[in-house]
Amino acid sequence: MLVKIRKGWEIPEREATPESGYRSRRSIISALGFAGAGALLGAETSKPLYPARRNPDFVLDRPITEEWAATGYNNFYEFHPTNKSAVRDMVGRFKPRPWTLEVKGLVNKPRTFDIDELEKSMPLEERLYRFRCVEAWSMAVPWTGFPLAELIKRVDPKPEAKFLRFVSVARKEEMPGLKMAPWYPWPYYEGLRMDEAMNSLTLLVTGIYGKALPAQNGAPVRIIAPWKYGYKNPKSIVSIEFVAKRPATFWSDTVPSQYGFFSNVNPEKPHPNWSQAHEKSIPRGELRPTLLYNGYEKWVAGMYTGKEF
Ligand SMILES: Nc1nc2c(c(=O)[nH]1)N[C@H]1C(S)=C(S)[C@@H](COP(=O)(O)O)O[C@H]1N2
Ligand SMILES: [Mo]
Repeated sequence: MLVKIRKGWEIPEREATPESGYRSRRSIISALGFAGAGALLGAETSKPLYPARRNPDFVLDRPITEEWAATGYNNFYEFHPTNKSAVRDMVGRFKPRPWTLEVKGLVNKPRTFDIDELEKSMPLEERLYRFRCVEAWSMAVPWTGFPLAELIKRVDPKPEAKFLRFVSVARKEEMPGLKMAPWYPWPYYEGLRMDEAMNSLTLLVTGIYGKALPAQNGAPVRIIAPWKYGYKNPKSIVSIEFVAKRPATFWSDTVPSQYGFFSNVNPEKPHPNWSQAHEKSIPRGELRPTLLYNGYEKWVAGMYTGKEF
């Protein structure tokens, strides 16, 4: 048997990537705590936030979706409730700045973050994730953001906090869909269980394709949990509340007959309107079999018994 003995200079590929530099900067930052991190990064203000360094741990099994497709075919009902291709043309009045994100509820350190300060003080990274809408279309895009867990640590949740409730913005003068579809229970609201929110995959996203998020993709800040159907990823959020009980969601209140709170991607649980066995990638509609948890089983399966839907 031939055993390959590694020479001293043959370091494993992972350690040789710029990622190791990134990690050490990040651990310095967390050691300093929030105020220290702000001061440290303040010294680097000349460095642009985008594009952020790509995290090599997340690889795709398919090509990246063209930017024009991912930014031109959007579910964002507040702008247009039925026409995904019209959304990007309806965002002209939207003001993503100034913007604050209020973090409140069952936490020891409630705080309202200014989005510019938050972006500068957090370790922004780029990740390539698959994305799967419940309507059976899919894409694969480079998101820029930081783990939601980083924000959660800063507000120090109380032990009673078991779920997070997210609320999107609703401004009638800036978002024409609100008047077109007044029967929905605006603002849009969603939720995650604490372990889902702390999962290393879950991001607070501020950018896409190496730039700040355009309005149609949820500027200036949204959630991305890539093992769940798209509607669990609220856009343009203004608050995160830590709560004890499982919160209701916009869709569970609107169409309770459909999927429940968890809404994990699962090829074996058909939706009343869509078999979930396959998905079609935008923009050309290539057909692929749906992967359990959208292919993120390794990261998330441990959180579930298999009975969540
Ligand atoms: N506030 C808000 N968030 C939302 C939605 C919405 O209509 N309003 N649509 C959801 C749905 S159904 C999907 S598929 C994704 C689409 O995200 P994308 O446009 O970045 O692809 O956003 C989700 N987040
Ligand atoms: Mo969706």
